[in-house]
Amino acid sequence: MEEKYMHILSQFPIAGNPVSCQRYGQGHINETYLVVTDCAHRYILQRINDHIFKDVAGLMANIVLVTEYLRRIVDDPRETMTVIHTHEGKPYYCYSAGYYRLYDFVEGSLCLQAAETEEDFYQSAVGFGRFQQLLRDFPAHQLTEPIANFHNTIDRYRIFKEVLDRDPMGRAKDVRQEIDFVLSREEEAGQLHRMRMDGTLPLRVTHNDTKLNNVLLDEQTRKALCVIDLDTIMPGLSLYDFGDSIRFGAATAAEDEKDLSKVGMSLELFRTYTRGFLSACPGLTDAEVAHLPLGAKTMTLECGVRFLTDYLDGDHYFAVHREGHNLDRARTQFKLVQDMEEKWEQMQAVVREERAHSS
Ligand code: ADP
Ligand code: GN1
Ligand code: MG
Repeated sequence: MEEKYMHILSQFPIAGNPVSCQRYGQGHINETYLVVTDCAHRYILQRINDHIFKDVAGLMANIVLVTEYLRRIVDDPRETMTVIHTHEGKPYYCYSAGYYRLYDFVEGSLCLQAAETEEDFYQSAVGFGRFQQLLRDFPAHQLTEPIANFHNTIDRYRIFKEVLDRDPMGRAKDVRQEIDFVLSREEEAGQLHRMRMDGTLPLRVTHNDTKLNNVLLDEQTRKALCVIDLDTIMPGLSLYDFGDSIRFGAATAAEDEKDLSKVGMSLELFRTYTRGFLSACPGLTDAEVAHLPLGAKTMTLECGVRFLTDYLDGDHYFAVHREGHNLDRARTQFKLVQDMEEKWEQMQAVVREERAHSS
């Protein structure tokens, strides 16, 4: 085991002596390592991505507040992550300009990259819905915003237009159609944010990265066990979490699929997720429930705007693995939005039916 990791791990009170520390998992943001000790204890060590997250202390304070709150109200300790503090009592350790944190490994769990069955997708809805429900009385104002204006769609449009005006790569002329798609939906895209500002939709504690691989399933029962990847926890709308799950999980093709004829939103999966989310989170207000379809559409449009902005700007934010990667991603998001517009009445009917079913 590398000296560096021995040193970092020696800062934390752990069970036994570490015998291995190896890269682990398939996250895109942090460097994740699995640590095993000589008494068979396992931990997750992560180097926090401080390019994306500038305020590591604020981010870790959020995670500590939320996980300690959850610990007091859940039955099984595996239902929440556990942050291990250093001998000095800090929730992370800074070494050679890197920030490291240590979590207990959630034993007996399963992390899926894609749903193998519809039930897996249902369970992710239960996981994120329950997370929302458990945190309903948590004072959201205690949390900082690790990334300012993260789901402020109005601000995402402002940045888009600013980059479009500069057009630093000269790419705008080739993507007129996509640009027009975005601009023609500006008014509607701001609706969610305006409803946050005027109090129509309540402020909640939100996760903001509600992909399937951020909820661990119980290996034995295959039911939702623990929500992980808490870096983007902040005050927000429940519809961000619901919407981002639909954007990613109810799509019939990958986020970067080039063949747009394969891309659509499955109404069946939309129903599955809605059912799971409503059953696990009965505390949603009528306004929140009524706007679930708008949450899905806004999060998808916003993500497409972010991909297109990054494409115009020269691909600085999202990692790209081929030419035009961000443009391909933007196009799938716009195709999904279009499909949702065509299925709008049906999406609303699904929500009404599932609401009736859950109450
Ligand atoms: P990223 O922000 O890079 O996506 P994550 O925090 O999601 O990083 O962690 C990456 C992967 O590590 C997860 O997808 C999961 O497989 C695994 N993982 C993270 N934390 C735990 C944990 N406490 N117990 C078990 N596995 C974990
Ligand atoms: C980023 O790293 P990943 O893939 O979990 C992004 C999300 C986007 C997503 C699109 C901090 O998440 O907001 O929805 O890409 N995370 C951040 O795939 O910007
Ligand atoms: Mg993750």
